[in-house]
Amino acid sequence: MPSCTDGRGVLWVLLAAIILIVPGQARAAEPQALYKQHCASCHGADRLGGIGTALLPENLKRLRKKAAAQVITNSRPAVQMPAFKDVLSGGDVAALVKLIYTPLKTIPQWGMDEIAKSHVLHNPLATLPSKPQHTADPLNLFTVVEIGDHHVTILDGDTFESLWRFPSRFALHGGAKYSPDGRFVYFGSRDGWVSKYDLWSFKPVAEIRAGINMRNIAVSADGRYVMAANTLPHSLVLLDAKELKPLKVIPVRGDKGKTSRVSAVYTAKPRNSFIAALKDIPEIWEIPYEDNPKPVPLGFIHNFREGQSEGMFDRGPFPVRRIKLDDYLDDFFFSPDYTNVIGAARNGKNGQVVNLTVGRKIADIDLTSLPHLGSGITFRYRGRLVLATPHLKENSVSIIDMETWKTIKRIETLGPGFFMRSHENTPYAWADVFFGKNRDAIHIIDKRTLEIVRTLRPEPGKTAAHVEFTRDGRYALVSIWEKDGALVVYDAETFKEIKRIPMSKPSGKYNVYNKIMLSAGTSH
Ligand code: DHE
Repeated sequence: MPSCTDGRGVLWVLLAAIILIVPGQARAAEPQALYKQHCASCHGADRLGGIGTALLPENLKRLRKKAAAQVITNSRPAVQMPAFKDVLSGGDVAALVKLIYTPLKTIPQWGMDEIAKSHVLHNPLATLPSKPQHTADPLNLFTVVEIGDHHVTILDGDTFESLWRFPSRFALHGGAKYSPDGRFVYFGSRDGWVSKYDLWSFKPVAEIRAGINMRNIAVSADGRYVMAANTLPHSLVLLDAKELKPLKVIPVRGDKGKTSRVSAVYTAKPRNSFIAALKDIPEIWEIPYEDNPKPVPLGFIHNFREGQSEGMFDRGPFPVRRIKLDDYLDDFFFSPDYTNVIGAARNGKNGQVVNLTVGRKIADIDLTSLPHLGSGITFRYRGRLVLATPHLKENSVSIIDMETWKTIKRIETLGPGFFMRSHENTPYAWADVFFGKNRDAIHIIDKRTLEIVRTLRPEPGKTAAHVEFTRDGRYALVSIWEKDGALVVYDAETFKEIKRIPMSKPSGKYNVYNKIMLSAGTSH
């Protein structure tokens, strides 16, 4: 037994003191107890989130474990969470990180009751003004999502001045969506929150948590509904667009009860329906939202009542039409008339074209190396309608003829890209190089020749990504995709820089007019 009176005893005491004093070396307390004491009040006892984000591996995919440890230790700017460096040892932090990246044993319940209880009404519609409270052109506003510090900036598209900046939910993902008149903007967060803001009065309207882990949202073309696509739980959730009250939870279940995450949901305006692709079942779902949807062939409609057998007919409100495919669709794109869905097949070898009218695949398409179809654009090239898409795993932009479904050209780029944009009033398409050593480059492609005519490097060494045009197409806004990043405004004709606005990792930016008019050069 060591004692303080001999040399060895002193050594033992010193060792014990070092273990107690040096936080990085200390033994961690029990992770569950640590979580309960320090995290549960904000992040929820069940890790499903509260005022803080959900702490589940599904929600933390965008945060490396090392960065998570940093956040616990030092906090991060513009959040309410304190730094725990004086409270927790390095071992405690590591134990907590391990815990939050461990999947829950059972998939948590997030049904109608939980969704309804999460509803927050900030400003009832009846209290909002009847005309814009600012002098900017309401249709030339930009919504800029700043994922660096989880904020949103509303930018005047004529003066490029910030009109409003507010904190958003944690990790917004997917494009901002507008009401058909452009007055309201809707966001979806990876944590499942759907939020609605008024762009006339710059006030939040309502919020609701439609899922625990969400992909994206879509707003119906008539402006009456919002659909949220979840990966956890496996569901689609229909909301009343007015104040985001929940209307229906549609479990995503295929043959023999197999459930699936949703890849994404979009609105198909001419069809008056939502279209969703599934990640774990090779099917596309179409959900009409008209009051009296046209009858569709028996066997296509499925409403998932308990005990209902496969393919039964049920008109019910918001019925589901299931279109079965040969392969899964992770990412997809629509022809401008919304008749065809062009999807990237999971096998990475080709793509497929699915005709929504006949409800089946009509063509294979040469699309290898993970095309990022979600950010594809269309334009006319020598009189033919073409689709242009970057690839996440190849240094190219593919140009595909939308009649023959043949690849016209692969334009070689300086690296794989993520986003592409153009506008009806410009002869150019802008494509970023998102990955690799040239990720600071933006290519400008002439739509008339399919040649790269200029490569811009807005800030050498820093990622440049995601372009959006003003409503008249005169200016192109590019993100410097860094924590201390910026939005760089270019003259879309001369490619000269006009203005640089500091921002915190501005990801997507969305022009109201281009989005509501379904410009062929932007995402819908
Ligand atoms: Fe996205 C849109 C899927 C990772 C930023 N992304 C979309 C959409 C889909 C999608 C289906 C279209 C939804 C919409 O707009 O309604 N994204 C995926 C993925 O499968 C992928 C590769 C992996 C994942 O974990 O989800 C992925 N996405 C990312 C990122 O890592 C990005 C760069 C940073 C982030 O915020 O997570 C990112 N995705 C974006 C942005 C849009 C988007 C900015 C909107 C683009 C637009 O212009 O409309």
